[in-house]
Amino acid sequence: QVSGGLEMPRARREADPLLHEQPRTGNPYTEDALLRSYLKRHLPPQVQEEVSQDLERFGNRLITEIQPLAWECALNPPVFRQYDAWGERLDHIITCSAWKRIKEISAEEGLIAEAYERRYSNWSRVHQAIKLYLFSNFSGGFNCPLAMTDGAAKVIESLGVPGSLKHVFGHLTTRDPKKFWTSGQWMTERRGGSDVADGTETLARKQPDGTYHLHGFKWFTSAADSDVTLTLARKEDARGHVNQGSGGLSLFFLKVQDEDGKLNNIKVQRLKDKLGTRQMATAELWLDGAKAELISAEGRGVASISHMLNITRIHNTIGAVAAMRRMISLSREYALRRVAFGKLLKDHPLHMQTIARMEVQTRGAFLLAMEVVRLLGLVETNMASEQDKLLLRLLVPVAKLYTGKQATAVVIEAMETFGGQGYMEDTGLPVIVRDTLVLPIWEGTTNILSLDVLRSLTKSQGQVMAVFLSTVQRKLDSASRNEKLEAAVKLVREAVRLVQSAGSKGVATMEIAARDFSYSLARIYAGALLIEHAAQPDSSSTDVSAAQRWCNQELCPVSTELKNSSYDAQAAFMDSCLVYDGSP
Ligand code: UCC
Repeated sequence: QVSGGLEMPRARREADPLLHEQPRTGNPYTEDALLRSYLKRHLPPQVQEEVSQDLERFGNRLITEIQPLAWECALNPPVFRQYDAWGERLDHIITCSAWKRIKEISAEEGLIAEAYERRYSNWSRVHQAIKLYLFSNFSGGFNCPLAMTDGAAKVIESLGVPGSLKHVFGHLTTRDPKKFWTSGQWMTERRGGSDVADGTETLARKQPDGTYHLHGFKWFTSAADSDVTLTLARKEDARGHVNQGSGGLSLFFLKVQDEDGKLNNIKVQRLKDKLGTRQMATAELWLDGAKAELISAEGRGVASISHMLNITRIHNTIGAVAAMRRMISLSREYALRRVAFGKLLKDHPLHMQTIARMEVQTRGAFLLAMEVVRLLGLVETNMASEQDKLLLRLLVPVAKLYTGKQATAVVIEAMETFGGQGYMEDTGLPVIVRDTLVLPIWEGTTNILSLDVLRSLTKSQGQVMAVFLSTVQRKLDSASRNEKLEAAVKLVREAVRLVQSAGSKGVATMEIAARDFSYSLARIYAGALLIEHAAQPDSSSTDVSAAQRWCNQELCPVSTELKNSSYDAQAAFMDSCLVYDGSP
């Protein structure tokens, strides 16, 4: 009997194909119920019909043609060849053919063009953002150059598309793959990833022909294979002096190579050895007299590049929501196939509760991202009120900082729902996890963006906050007669009351409270959006449930911490004791 018991499993093992259940997701557009209901609710019927057809077609293209290319990019990251066999300096960044093909597809699909052609007026931004959202996890890292390309186009547009940049704008926003250019954003230097104003050392020397030669070292230049770039530098005066600080910085445009493919007096020091986004080349670059054009007013470099930052921060938000959605789709699919303890994962309540919690986070993040994009569309088509503009200014950093943090938590949680399989490289899941981890860092860390939230309050003398509060109230009013949402509405109203009093504290307190304050704004606004969405006559029980669950979390952490006196100087001192274990 004993030997029989041992023989049986071995015989079964040999006969089994040893397959593990593989999650098989379909068209990411047709499978995304929230996305489709959002479009139906917001877009005019004719626009909705056309956009929906385009997205369904694009969704099919993603899974049939683009996904294999993205995988090829993951398997063939860029290679740096500094010298040829004979010692001649080359500085070639070699990318794989799939990367180049994805660049062409990005143009064909109008992933930048859509936003600037504006064939659907203010809804063009939403159309573009949703294509980027669907594309993000199938892009093989190409979403990064697209973010910066969009940002560069935005800066040029904000300058009124000056004559010298007209052809550049055309290349950045074309649908013709042969003409399509991507842009970099060379902002980070050794001393200044966050503190750009004090950390930028690059000098700009004026030439007799009116152009400039740039001299300096750029520490992170992502998508270093891009065609053109925007960068900050300090313009020297006739005596070779420069102004320090933010007021000494101006914005420059340059081409990375000349017509013959020769680098524009740029030397590539090395490629960065990154945790994730390894499909995309990030390099350290020496600018050794790179020929450039001054494109901002002198000393207005930071203000000018902030147009780009706000766009790339929106892309970051879209990427965060996309990563969450992709991981949940895979988790959900897996739960329908994988058996453990005698039943499918979907029949284990604890497992499904875990996925449901991630779903609630993703829904809040999705609506927040779409709200930002909707406002951007209004501003760009001159349809925005002053209130819309103020709200956009506030919500960009709020959405970026909050969704970046949500995404890192959700993708790691989702990876765990696959058990050991989630940790295996060739499932593709670790690529998504690693690529997501950069989101709270890239384009401004959580604390830097929390300070940007305060900057928007100060600059507008509190007006952004007034608009925020009145907009939330309006959204809650739309659900006032809905019994199922009554409790959720009450919770948000209470959080609004609390955040109002927190927001009126002094500058020193607000600085220490900035992160919790920003989280409170994100949770309150997303709560109001979920309630508004769930209050629609055609909403589903899932919509209602998501709104209720979102609002059951702590909506105003800044108020709790204020009660705990976490933000006074004494508490800050206690915090430093914690860091240094009592010995500062
Ligand atoms: O480092 C990076 C790479 C990380 C590793 C990547 C690996 C690969 C990733 C691949 C991913 C796919 S990324 C770069 C990260 N760095 C940033 O994002 C910058 C973070 N720092 C900031 O955002 C700071 O807050 C600064 C640079 C904006 C602060 O500059 P200033 O000059 O000290 O700040 P001011 O004086 O307050 O602002 C100057 C002007 C003001 O306008 P005026 O003069 O009219 O009052 C501001 O109102 O700029 C305006 N301004 C803005 N306007 C500043 N920020 C904004 C804004 N967001 N929107 C509108």
